[in-house]
Amino acid sequence: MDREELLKRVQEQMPEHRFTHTQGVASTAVRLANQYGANEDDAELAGILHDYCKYWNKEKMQEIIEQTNSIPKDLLLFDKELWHAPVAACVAEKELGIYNPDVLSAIRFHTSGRTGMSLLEKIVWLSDYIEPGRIFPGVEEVRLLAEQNLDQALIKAFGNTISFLAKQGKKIYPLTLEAYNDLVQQVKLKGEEVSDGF
Ligand code: DGI
Ligand code: FE
Ligand code: FE
Repeated sequence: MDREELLKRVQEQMPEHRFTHTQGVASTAVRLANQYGANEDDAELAGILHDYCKYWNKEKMQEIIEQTNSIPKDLLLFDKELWHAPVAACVAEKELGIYNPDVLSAIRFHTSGRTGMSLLEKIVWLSDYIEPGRIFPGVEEVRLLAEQNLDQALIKAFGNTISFLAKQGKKIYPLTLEAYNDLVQQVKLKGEEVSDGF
């Protein structure tokens, strides 16, 4: 399937505003890949596909999670907002013929993150947070950090996400907390302080 065909398939899965978000994530991911030395085509492809299943119904997503060995079943005990990411990775492989494991894992972990995130996973996760259509408190600070230091930007964005969820009384998926802890540890091992913003 070529790029245009893929974009058309993606567009059919979602309302217009989400397709605009998708294009924003793809172009931001290309820009960050260029800046930080990741593969730009992989970044764009993961950006295009990351929210493919965002509007699929809960029952369909649950069925795919139950039937796919590689998706951990504990996800079903957490908010369904987390489900579309691993489900999209599964559908990209089975229905859209995407086999690049780097692209698939960037899609799979674009909501939760995880310990030991790859460069591409970090880029797609952060692009989802800072694409031009995102407007929420703290996003501008993360955009500025992303210009200078990828891990510091991720720490700030994961921290914001965790506190946002906690303030709403929501459960936090363990991989999200693990991603945050791992990034802080990596930064400290490099001898850097965790940025407190500006
Ligand atoms: O799909 P998007 O809206 O573009 O962004 P996303 O894939 O990061 O999904 C964001 C949603 O997922 C948002 O409603 C918050 C929720 N979320 C992210 N991490 C966690 C989470 N929800 C729970 N319960 N726990 C998490 O760790
Ligand atoms: Fe998403
Ligand atoms: Fe998204």
